[in-house]
Amino acid sequence: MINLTINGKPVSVAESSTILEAAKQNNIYIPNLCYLEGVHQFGSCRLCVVEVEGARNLQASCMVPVREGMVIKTNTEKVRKARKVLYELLLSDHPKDCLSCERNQSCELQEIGNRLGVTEARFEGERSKGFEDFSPSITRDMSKCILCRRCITVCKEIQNVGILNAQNRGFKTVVGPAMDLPINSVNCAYCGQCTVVCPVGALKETDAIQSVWKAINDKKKRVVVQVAPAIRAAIGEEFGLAPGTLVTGKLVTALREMGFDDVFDTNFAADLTIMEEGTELLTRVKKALTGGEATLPMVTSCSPGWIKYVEHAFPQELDHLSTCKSPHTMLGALAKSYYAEKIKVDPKDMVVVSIMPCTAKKFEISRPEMKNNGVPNVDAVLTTRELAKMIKEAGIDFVNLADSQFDNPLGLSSGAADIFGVTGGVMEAALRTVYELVTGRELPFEKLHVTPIVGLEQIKTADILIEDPLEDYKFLDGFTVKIAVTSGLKGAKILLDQIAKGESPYHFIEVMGCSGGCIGGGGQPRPTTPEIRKKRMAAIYQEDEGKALRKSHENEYINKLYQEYLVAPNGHKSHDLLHTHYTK
Ligand code: HC0
Repeated sequence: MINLTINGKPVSVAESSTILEAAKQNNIYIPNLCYLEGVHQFGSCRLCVVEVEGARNLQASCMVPVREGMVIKTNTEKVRKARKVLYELLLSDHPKDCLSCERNQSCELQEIGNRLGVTEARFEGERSKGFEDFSPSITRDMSKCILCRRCITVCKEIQNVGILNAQNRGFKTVVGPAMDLPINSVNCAYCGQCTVVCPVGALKETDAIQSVWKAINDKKKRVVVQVAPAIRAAIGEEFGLAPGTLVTGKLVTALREMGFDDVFDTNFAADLTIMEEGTELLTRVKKALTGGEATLPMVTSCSPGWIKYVEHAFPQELDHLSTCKSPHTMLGALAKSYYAEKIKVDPKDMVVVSIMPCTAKKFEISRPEMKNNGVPNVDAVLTTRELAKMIKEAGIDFVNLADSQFDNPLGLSSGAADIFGVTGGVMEAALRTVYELVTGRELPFEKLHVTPIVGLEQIKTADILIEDPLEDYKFLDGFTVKIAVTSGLKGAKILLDQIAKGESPYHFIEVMGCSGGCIGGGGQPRPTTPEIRKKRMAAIYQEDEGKALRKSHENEYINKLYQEYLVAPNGHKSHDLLHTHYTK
């Protein structure tokens, strides 16, 4: 530990801390716009300047490591004046359209100005030419960029994608892809992590709000909405609730009050995915163990940022992906077939809206693979943040809403489906079902969590030994299934490199495109810090553990769906509606 003094108060912090982190840990506020927890700092905004005894100039506290005996002052006249001038210089090149900016009241620049007591903008800079760049998932408004470079850091260091950089010099500096290319023409995975860390309105999800209101207001349309697993553990934050507050029932009520006709749960389709993906895994393993040709490891395919990453970076490995569509597109496909037939609605008159924690899902629904008979499975994706805005616009008092239940037949789900929202969840859900189907033995509640794959580590692995399986699965007797789980594209690259070299020891791999899984998705409330990820994760496990139904294959509506419509997992109808193939 290092001992130092901040504002006359003796404090002790870990050796690796910076001054900014030391202050933060001791509840001393220092403004900053470029700092990101746990990664290399850029020190570009300089707002975090402090006085360090013995130093000639003010120091950027995010860049200076603590030293024994340091004496720091964060709140002197000199510091306050310097921060105000630095802030005004940032404003000199920033539009002043705050009232109509989508980040009004959630803008970090605005909040810091307020905290610093800035009441005037004395400098008028040579305004750099702003431009807007639209893609199906992400919209860039470069007139608002303050060059903090957080997006560059998250793209390069956390996601290992690295398509963003500072281009040009001086007032002409712009953050974006090389040669000022639009984002839809480069290898962007559309994960949206840049939109989560952007402190201002420069990076955001591409808006679907107006099209969804239009559909709701169209009396000729049957508007079906579905909610991803991770939304229920995060959207409360947009209404002032503590991170990790579960609001499942309120969410359902809010969606009904907004005017959606059917409120379904993506979790239902997560249970269905387990039936389909589990069957696919067993088929591939059986082939491999009985002398046939099978592509292993099989890798999950529900995270569209991850799919796009494989297409760009490892197109030769696409066959490793499961052929399952993602759960929300499965649900869309079923809503426009199974459910539409039941309620006698022409699929063309049905609009399916998905509430997702993910910006890449906006792109995913536009893919040709996500259509049946020319009709898209899902018509619009709203992020958690967009839905919160709509709830506010509708004047709904979210915090005080009563709870209500999802509609059926596409609304019931198991705890196994809930945990899809966290890293390791899809794998654990699959193992709960595959183990019971293969051995015929019941997994007791206390053994449901596969503890080696729970948590936020970059790569988690486990070995599952199959003993004494049922007659149909004798080929698995004594076989050890090797599994790996990762979240965030940096870890995914490590696992893909192994596959590409023919050195992967695994049979089944789960990859989620964002750190922590969907609880940390690019469409989730801001901020999303490591601490907040942990709280959302705990809420998801709480939701699972609170249910009597915790295994996908025990979901009565899933069984009914097979009896009434699909016949069997991986059957002809399932392949038509629920599976696809990615080719490059
Ligand atoms: Fe996820 Fe999903 S779990 S990708 O993380 O599989 O976005 O929450 O909706 O589709 O179910 C995101 C979250 C989903 C899908 C599900 C999967």
